[in-house]
Amino acid sequence: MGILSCRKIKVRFGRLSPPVSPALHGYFFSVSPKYLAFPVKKHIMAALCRSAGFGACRLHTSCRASAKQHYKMLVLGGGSGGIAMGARMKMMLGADKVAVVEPSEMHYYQPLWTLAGAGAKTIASSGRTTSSVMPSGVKWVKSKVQEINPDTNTVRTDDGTEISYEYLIVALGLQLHFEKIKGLPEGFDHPKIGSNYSVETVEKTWAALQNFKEGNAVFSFPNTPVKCPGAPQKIMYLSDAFLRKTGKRARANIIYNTSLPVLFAVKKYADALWDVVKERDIKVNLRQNLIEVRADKQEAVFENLDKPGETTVFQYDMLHVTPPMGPNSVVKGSPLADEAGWLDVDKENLQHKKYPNVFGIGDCTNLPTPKTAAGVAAQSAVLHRNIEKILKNENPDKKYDGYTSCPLVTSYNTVVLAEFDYNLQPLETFPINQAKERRLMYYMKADVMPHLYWLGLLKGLWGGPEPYRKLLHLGMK
Ligand code: FAD
Ligand code: UQ1
Repeated sequence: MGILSCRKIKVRFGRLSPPVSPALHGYFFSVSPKYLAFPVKKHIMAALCRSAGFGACRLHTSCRASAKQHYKMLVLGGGSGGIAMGARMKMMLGADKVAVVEPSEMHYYQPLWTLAGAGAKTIASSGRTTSSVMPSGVKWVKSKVQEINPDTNTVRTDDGTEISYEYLIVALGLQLHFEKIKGLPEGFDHPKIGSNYSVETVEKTWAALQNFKEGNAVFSFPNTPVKCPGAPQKIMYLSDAFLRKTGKRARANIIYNTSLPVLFAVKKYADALWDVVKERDIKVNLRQNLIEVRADKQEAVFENLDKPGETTVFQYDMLHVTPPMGPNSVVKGSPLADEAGWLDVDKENLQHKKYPNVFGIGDCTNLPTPKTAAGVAAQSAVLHRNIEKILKNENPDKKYDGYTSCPLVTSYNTVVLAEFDYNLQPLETFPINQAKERRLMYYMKADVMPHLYWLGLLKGLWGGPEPYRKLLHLGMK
């Protein structure tokens, strides 16, 4: 243990075994008020942290918390659900009780990628640094979780650190599997192909759309659960609108090949979308699953899921791929997984079915509702309330109804705002028919939702529209 003296500021440092965080290179670092001869401004301390190489460190949280390997509340994953729950748990428990394990330097608002792929927003505007969205008072453990051991209440990170917890919230998202399609991901090195599902390939969608000359524009939907199941067709409607705007639509066949037996799971919105595809002369082929991309020849191979072995080759001038998706591999490899590998939680209270001190939120779970950020918002409010109860030794009483939402962008200025529950019944916020294409809803998707996300959901202040729905429907059936 040594004391580093910097004029009047003395900083203690020492070596911990095992190291607590890769950001600290094996050292813990603490500034005790007793060593401060005068009140030090936060920015001076932050500069000190930085000069010591602790770039991501925010003084009042990360530095001090880094020495700890135990948290009352440990959150795995710093995406939509992880940051929202980090903020809510900090509100509930106070500073230094909560940590979020997240390896990525950047946090993305993924719903904007639909618009970025069609040139209506930039990819840069969808991202902020993880350090800027990490709630203050919450420790950011900048590592990858490698193993979850709920029998010992510990997780292990990729640098070998073991972190123990009292309560665990799993928010690890899902995994994309481009590699399950023959010819991908290397096919993305060729032009004419893109995907709004990954930050690296969104701009390729926009390039393919701009470079479209004539022929088939093909859009796929895989044979797995996906996040935001509306997104694979949103980019198709935007592409249709772009080709009309640029006078190329007459030379284009727009083709939507989906593995599903329906265009959308909720009949009310499916009916509206069938009207849109008919009106725009879009060809929809159901039960068609993309299995191979021959990017050098601009060919996409689809299998007919109802006739095993039957395949069709589509020549394309633009191809948008929605990749197969699956459970997070760390969840899948842990005792927390169900048979398919998803986090096995109670669909009403979001508590793990076997480990009562473990909870789940978002895309990593087996909640039987489409995986969306809107769903995450509603789940965050339920989880907040239920964890509060459990900490008081009371029964978790708030029930998640499966609320999820999908703003189905049908052009550069219209949206059908689908909102529904576990029973696939519409659960609409506004007392108007949301199955109608509306400009107001486009404005909400493009300009209001991002603020609601960054300033509401991620700050733990937005738990979905339920209270507003009730208010707006007052006096109505
Ligand atoms: P994520 O936000 O994906 O976060 C998971 C986090 O876990 C990530 O930060 C990841 O780095 C981290 N992680 C993974 N593995 C590890 C590990 N081993 N250790 C530590 N951390 C790890 N939703 C809507 O509501 N409306 C929309 O219009 C909409 N449109 C979309 C359009 C597109 C193109 C896409 C891709 C998504 C869209 N979504 C939409 C879905 C929405 O973005 C997700 O459902 C939401 O982000 C899920 O939040 P999550 O926290 O579960 O997962
Ligand atoms: C929502 O709450 C949400 O999470 C922040 C989204 O994700 C971006 C959405 O797309 C939607 C539609 C909602 C629901 C909000 C309202 C006001 C209907």
